[in-house]
Amino acid sequence: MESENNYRSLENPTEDIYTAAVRLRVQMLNGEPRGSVLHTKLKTLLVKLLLFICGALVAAIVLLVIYYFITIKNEDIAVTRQQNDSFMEQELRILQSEIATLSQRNTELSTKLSALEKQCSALEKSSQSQTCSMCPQGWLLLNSKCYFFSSNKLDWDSSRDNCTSMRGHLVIIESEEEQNFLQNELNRNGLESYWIGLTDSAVEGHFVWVDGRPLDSRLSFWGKSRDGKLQPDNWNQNGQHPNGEDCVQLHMKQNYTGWHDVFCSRLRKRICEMAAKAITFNMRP
Ligand SMILES: [Ca+2]
Ligand SMILES: [Ca+2]
Repeated sequence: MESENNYRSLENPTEDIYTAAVRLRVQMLNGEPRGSVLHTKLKTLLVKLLLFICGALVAAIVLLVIYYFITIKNEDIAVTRQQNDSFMEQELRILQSEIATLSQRNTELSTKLSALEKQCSALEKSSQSQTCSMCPQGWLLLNSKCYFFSSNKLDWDSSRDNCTSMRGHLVIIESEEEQNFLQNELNRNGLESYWIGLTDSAVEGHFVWVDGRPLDSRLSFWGKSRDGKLQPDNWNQNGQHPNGEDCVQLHMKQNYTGWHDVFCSRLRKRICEMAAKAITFNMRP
């Protein structure tokens, strides 16, 4: 029954659709639905505004990220690079200092090696080992013997005791080679006179070395006096030294070069001697 009425109302509408639209328009103009329209527009506006703000924020973030990578990141890289450069310069200075130290050390070792090779040259050498004659610092080596030439002057007895205190003795000359070696060294040292380990203080005319061995006359190198006479002359200075001259020096003066007996109380430089110390180095790594 109800559907039948509805059908009739559709077949016979009480007002046409245009009239309804006009009525709705009038209602809107009269204010009843006006608030809801404004409300809808305001919501639309707010949504658009929010979207705009969000878009602006995203754009700002993107710009900030780009600014960071372009500017701040570059500054960080520059600072890091500067720190690295500073560190590298410091490392370089340290390395240069170490190189200078090593170079100096190398020079010192080369000098020592050169001196060592001189000391080792005359001794046994093989692929497996090398034996070297070593002398204390300041002593010279000849044929497994070490020689010390003093710079100060003492009388003969004090000179003998001084050599003994260094575990040596006043030099004992046993060959022409040794005599020439000593003369050559004295030539370099300024033609001075040096005590040697020979004396006849116990028995006049009987010269003995400091180790008690008598002088072999075939291995003697006496010099000459100013009057051309051969030493020893046991000069007594016109009786002022009744015991005469009992201690022997190696005299270096042109025509007088050689051994001279002189007063034992005279102050002279000295030549000390000791056996070199043999040290064997293992050459295998
Ligand atoms: Ca004498
Ligand atoms: Ca003399």
